[in-house]
Parts: sequence; structure tokens; C-alpha cells
Amino acid sequence: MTKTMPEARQAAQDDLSQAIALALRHLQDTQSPDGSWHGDYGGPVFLLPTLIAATHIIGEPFDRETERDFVRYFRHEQNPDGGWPLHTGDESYVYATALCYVAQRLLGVPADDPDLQRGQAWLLDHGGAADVPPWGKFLLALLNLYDYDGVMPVPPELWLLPDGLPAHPSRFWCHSRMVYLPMSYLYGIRAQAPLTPVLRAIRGEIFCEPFEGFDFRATQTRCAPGDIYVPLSRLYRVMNRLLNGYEAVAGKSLRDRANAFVLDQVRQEDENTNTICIGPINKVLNMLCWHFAEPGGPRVAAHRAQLPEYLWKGAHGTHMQGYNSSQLWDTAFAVQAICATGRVGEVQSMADGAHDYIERNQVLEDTPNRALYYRDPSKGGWPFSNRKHGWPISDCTAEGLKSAIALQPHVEGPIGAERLHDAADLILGWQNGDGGWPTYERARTLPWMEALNPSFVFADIMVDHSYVECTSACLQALVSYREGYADTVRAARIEQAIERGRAFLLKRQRADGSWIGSWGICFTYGTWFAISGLRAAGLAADSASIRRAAAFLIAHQLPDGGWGETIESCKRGAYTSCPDGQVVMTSWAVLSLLQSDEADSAAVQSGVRFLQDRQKGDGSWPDETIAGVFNRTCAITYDNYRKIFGLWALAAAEARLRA
Ligand code: LAN
Repeated sequence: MTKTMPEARQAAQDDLSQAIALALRHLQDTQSPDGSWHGDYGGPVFLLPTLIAATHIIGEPFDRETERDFVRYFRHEQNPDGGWPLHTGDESYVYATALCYVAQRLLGVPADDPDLQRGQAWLLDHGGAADVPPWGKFLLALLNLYDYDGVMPVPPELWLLPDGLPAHPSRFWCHSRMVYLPMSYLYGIRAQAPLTPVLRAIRGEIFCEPFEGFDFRATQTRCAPGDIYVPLSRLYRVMNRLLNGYEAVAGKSLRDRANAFVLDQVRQEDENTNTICIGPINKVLNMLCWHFAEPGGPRVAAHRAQLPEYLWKGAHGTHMQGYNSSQLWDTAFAVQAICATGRVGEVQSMADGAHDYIERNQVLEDTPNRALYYRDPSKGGWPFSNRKHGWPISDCTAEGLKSAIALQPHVEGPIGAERLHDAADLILGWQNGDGGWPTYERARTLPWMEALNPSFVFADIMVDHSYVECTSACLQALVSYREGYADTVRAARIEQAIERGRAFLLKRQRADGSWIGSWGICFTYGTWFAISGLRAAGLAADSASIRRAAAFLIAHQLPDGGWGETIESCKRGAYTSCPDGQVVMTSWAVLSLLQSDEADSAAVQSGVRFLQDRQKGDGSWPDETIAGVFNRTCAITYDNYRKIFGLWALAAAEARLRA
């Protein structure tokens, strides 16, 4: 007997409702005791070798079992061609191959191990250590596997220049600044591990030429062609010549003063972050600074004790993560997904736990003497991971604020209004001159400073530009804050900020209707943020901009009903489909279309069907392609995204049916 139309609709709604209940249960089952969702934040392969090099240099390696698990990870990441990728699943890079090879040798894997031999063959085929990009050469120099003559100069004296100069290091994007900081100290003192038999042996394994007598100076600006995404600019080459000239005549007393200045900055970063540091690289380099400045001292011990914070034991071995965690970020999205189901009362303890986490991890104070240490205000902000880490971020603050507000009616003892005001004020203060929002700090210099990017491998690392995602998140947060909490003065400021933010988003829309994302892959991510921001800022579902965006998404739907993009989208700046739909990207597309006048279209229905079909019996979704990215070239795993965005998209679809 065939079902009547209303019956069929009812059955479909029941199915959807069942899928949501399962996804909610799965979310509940995977919540950590602290109320957050804690998942793997791995992906970049070049990080673990840095950590292994550093623990080797300070003479405090990990226990044997962990070390074996590091090796297991390296084996898993090795490509069939013998090399290692920049991030899981990528092509082989000279950068990663040299570092992963060396790290395994330091872990005790013998040179005649067949996998290492394949790695070595690939490396030597592609230029060997002399073609490693600059950050890799720097690490090799620390290990005494490279001569400092072959390292592009990073003199600490640059910190002593007038800080009004556009190229003063204090004006760099905070991640580059905080890497450059310890690097300049280590470079300034030419820090180097003592030569041991294993290091001497490695010297003979990673070069195409004999180490002794090699012309290191000539290799400073060399980089394997396959590793290059951003070629070194002419400006940098000129500056590099000047810096080499300076190094030849640098006087001791100025160097000592500069080193002392830098070390004090390093100390403050350690104290501000409870020795976690802003990211994985400066964490390891700061530790090395103390190893050379105060060997065996308490600061080295404090750093060493915090290292495991960055490790993740996964199914294929233990690796280093891109941040100390993504807990706040994931938890804020989880809260919004839960609220979208309209069933908070059914999962009260989960909501209470998540609220606790968000409450306990808002930053409540500015950092001490912040102007001396080039820090902006922090009070009221939310970090990406936790309060201990302490660096607030614009969109993390925005998602923190949105989720705190969403939970206000549902929890006992919600976050007080004063703290919400602080968050809103911080967000208002972060807006850039172009109307968009940066990641951590208002832009401190001009976009052309990207010409001083020395990395070859990553793009957009010198300036905290305005981003579509950050702008959208901040707009949405300001709108929801204004509705319930803003006084008239703040409301007027918010009105203006929204006006400018909205204009920024509209200006960034591409001719094809899409927005490119910078921190997720890629157009589905950027477009979801932009549509959500514009709708919050008052644009109608049937406005020309949103219609064009919806048409773009519909044009890229795959035959299986889903959406899926690869990191090539980010690298090429052009939509690059996966063969099959992916749960996370499909969720972003569905969430976008539901805010457009295509909300009831067949495209949405088949997208939702795709999500339901992919869901497993326990409410989870299977592992799939990496969804996160940074600096255009490096993918990063957001382990919790499937369960959060899968649930959110289903919940939003159900709300639409009910409406
Ligand atoms: C992150 C992680 C979080 C991410 C979001 C909040 C998701 C984003 O919306 C804004 C940018 C931000 C804060 C971000 C920037 C770049 C980071 C810090 C990372 C992707 C984590 C690791 C990466 C960092 C630069 C890795 C170290 C490598 C270097 C090139 C220095």
C-alpha cells in the first residue's frame, strides 16, 4: 500500500527526528568530564620532528613507549614514494622528509632501516638538506646538522629598532612574531647542540655533497621547487643581503642587549600562557632558549613538563598537534548545534557541562604590562583551547559569546552581564579599518609586508589580515549580544560596526557568488560563514548576494547529494571537488542553503538525505577528508566537526520543516 503525501512527510520527519536523537546521544557519549569536546588536532606532519629535535637537544627524551609510538606515526605518514608530506595525505615535501628522517634517526631508528632508506633516497633525489626551506635549515642548524652560514639571518637587534617602523617585528601576525622571537635569540647566540656520534652520522646521510667543505652560505635562499608556494620576494633578497652585511660587523654589546631584550619577551610569553605558548613551534623554541640561557634550570623543566599538552595518541601513533587543543572552539559550536535542536531540556546535563567549560575558560584579565610586550587587551575574550593558554581570538570570542548567550535561558547561574559586556567590547575593538575582523590583533602593518614572508611554504603569515570567517562570527555575536544586553551607547557602536562588517563581506564576495575560506576547506566553509554573517546583519534571504551564493553552492552539489572539497581549493583558489560528498562540507552547504530562499529546494532535501544515509547506527559519522586548513597550504584535522556540524545541519533542517 502506498503512503499518502502527509504520511510520507510524517515518516520523513520521524526519520530525521530519530537521526537527531542519535547524533545528540553520540555527542553526549563523547563529552569529556570537563564539559568540553576534546578531539585530535593533528594533521601537520612537520611539527613532531621539531619537538623530537628539541627534546634531543635538551637531553630529556620521552619514554621508550611514546618514542616507539612516534615512529609508528612517522611510518603511517610516509608516502609510497618514500618521502613525507607537509600534512597527512599530502605530496612529499623536502621540508618534511628531511625533518622526519632526522627525527627518526634521533629516536634510534638505524640508517639501514628499509623505510628510512626509501626516505633518504627520496630526499637525496630532491636536493637533500641544502634544499630544505629556511625554517627547516634553522632546525638543522640547532641540531648541528647545518652551518649557521647557511641560515638566513634573523638578528635579535631588529627588536631594538623604533617600533613605529612598519617592518618592526612587533607588527607581524602574532604567530610569526612569536616564532621569530625565540628564533632571533637562538640565532643571536648561534645555539647549537654538541656534535655527537649520531649527529655526525646523520651529517653524512642527508646531503648530496660531503658536509665538510660544503659552501653553506650559497644555500641560504635555496628551496626545493616542489616545496615552494610563496617564492622569496625581491625585497626579501635585498634585505637578506643587508642582514648578512650586518651580521659580519655586529658588535657584542648591542647583541647582548638585544638578546636580553628578546629573552625577557620570551619569559613574558611563557608566563602569559602558563608555559603553553601560543603555538607548537614557539613552544619548542622557547624551551630551547631557556636550555641555552639557563641550562638545567626550572624554566626548562616547566616547559618540558607541559610538552605532553601538545601530544595526541591516535590510532596510527602519537603526534604533535597544531595547538594545545581546539576545545573551546569545538565546544562553542557543539552548544550551538545542541541549541538548534530545540531539545536542550532533554540533554540538560550535557548543556550544563558545556556551559561550565565555556564559563571557566573565558579570559578574565589582561596580560601584565601588556604594552611593553606588544599585547592587546585580553579581558573578556575566549581562546581557541582554554584559559591557561590565554591568547584570545576574535572568532573564538565571538563563538564563545554566542554560545554563552544561547545558553542563558537554559542554565542555572549563567555568565553575568559584565563578562558579556567585556567580550562585546573586545570584539568591537578588534575591527580593522577595512571593516573586517582579524584573527588575534587589529592589523599593525600594511598588507605589502607579506613580501617579508621567508617561509616559502606558507602564505599570509606576516600580517593579521581581515578574514571572512572572523568577520562573520563577530557580526553574529554582536547581533545576538545587542538583542538582549547592549546599552544605548554600545548599541550605537554596534550598529556602525555591523554596517562596516556587512560592507566588508559583500565586497569579498567573488564574481561566482562564493567566498573563499581561510581556516576551513574551503568555499563551502567561507560561504557558510559569509551567508550566516550577512543574514545576521540583516540581509534578506532573497537578496541578490545570498541568491548568488546559493546558486554557487547548488552548482557544486555532487551526484550523491553531498558536497566535498579538497585542500586544492585553498591552494589554487578555485573550487576543487572530492569524488564523493563529505559530511562536514555537506553540513556547511546545507546550513547555508537553509538561510537562503532555496531552503525548501530539492538540493537541501538531498543534502539532508546524504547526511542521514552516512550516519552510523551509534549516531556518529565515519572519518573522512580533512576539513581544516591554515595559511593556504597546510591541512589540519578537526576531529569533532563531523558530529557537531552533522547534528547542526539536521537540526536546522528539522526546524525548517516544523516552521
Ligand atoms: C589556528 C587555529 C584556530 C584558528 C581559528 C580560530 C579556527 C580561525 O578561525 C582563526 C585562525 C586560528 C586561530 C589559527 C591560525 C593558525 C594556527 C595558529 C591554527 C591553524 C593552529 C595552528 C596554526 C599555526 C600557525 C601553526 C604553526 C605554524 C606556523 C606556520 C607558525
